[in-house]
Amino acid sequence: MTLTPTPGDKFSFGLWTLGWNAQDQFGGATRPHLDTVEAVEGLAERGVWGITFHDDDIFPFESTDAERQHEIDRLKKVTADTGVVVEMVTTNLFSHPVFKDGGFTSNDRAVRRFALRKVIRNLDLAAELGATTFVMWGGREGSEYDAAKDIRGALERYREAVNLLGDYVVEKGYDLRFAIEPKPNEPRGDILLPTVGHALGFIATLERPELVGLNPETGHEQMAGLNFTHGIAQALDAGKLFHIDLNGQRGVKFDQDLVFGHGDVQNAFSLVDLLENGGPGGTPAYDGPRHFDYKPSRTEDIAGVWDSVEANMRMYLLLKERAAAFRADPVVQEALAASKVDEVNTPTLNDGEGYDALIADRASYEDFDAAAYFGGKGFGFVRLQQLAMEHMLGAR
Ligand code: GLT
Ligand code: MN
Ligand code: MN
Repeated sequence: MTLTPTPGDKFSFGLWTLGWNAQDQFGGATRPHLDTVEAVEGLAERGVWGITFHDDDIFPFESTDAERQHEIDRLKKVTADTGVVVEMVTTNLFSHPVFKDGGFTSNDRAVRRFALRKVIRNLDLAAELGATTFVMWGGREGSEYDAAKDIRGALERYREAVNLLGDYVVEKGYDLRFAIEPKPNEPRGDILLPTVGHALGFIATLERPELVGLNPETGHEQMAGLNFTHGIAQALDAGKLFHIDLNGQRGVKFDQDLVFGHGDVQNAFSLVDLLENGGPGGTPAYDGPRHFDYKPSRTEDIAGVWDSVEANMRMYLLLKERAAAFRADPVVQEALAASKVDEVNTPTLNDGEGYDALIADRASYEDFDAAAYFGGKGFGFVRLQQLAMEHMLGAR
């Protein structure tokens, strides 16, 4: 296994990640914004397969039609020259003051109509550039004050928006699927559809649920104290892992957007193991883009930005290598068996067995020795986890 990224690894980056000039709420920019062409060329040189962007990343909000077209043409040329793919496009419904109370769910109806038009225009661009995923991160859809937002009304408007955009994509014949990105808070005090689970529940209420999946982000689930690998497993179980935002987060605090693996590294290890080896028979469970949505820290100059780009991919490939070694180790296989990890895949009832047969089975209850579980029948999970950590640390 090689640690040199190639397009076959399907690594992709948001242009807003390495392009960020490091301005935050407490201070101004610490480096220049990285131009689109320079960014795409640098990514291509490093073996990156794809890019993603918001409309406003390429052409500022106030652009004239001619300025917008000029920037689109520059992007088209550099992607054609480098072979880098535009795999996903998303709309900025959060930066401009008009979206201060959200886009799809603003209390102001005129803002909601404007937001829909902005997204429709961007869907046309996404289709034109060959993107197949359209992410919706509703960072401003939410509130600070419970009295300020009728949450059920807002969810109704969210649904209305996604249904309309589904109509548009289907009727235009675009090969695009939507991926909702949950986040619990920041920039709003509370954001609608805060976790993978909330978003899955919402998707089931849509007119075209098959057209809408998820774009979960590592740090966003972890900000809520949740286990990202569990969330991804549930998204896979629902057939909804349409896209993924990989990054790093250390604990329940503000959105850190660290390099992938620079936060909770053991959770990153289990995630890569799931994505790469978690399908039936150890095949990849996910074959979509490995998309990094992180922020090169404010301390970094341009050389540091490129170091951080490389670090994301290297962390992923290192963890992939370590996960493969973990799976292949006969001692691990024996420990997995001792822990009955695979037994959870055996249905609890026999073929054709219903509750009558279960009730008639004395071994399942009357003769079952529950007491044996006190002081015995340990699962050996600690030993198994230690083996995982030793592989992760290169000690085996
Ligand atoms: C913004 C946010 C990200 C989202 C992007 C998509 S924009 O940077 O922090 O998590 O993925 O809109
Ligand atoms: Mn984030
Ligand atoms: Mn994200």
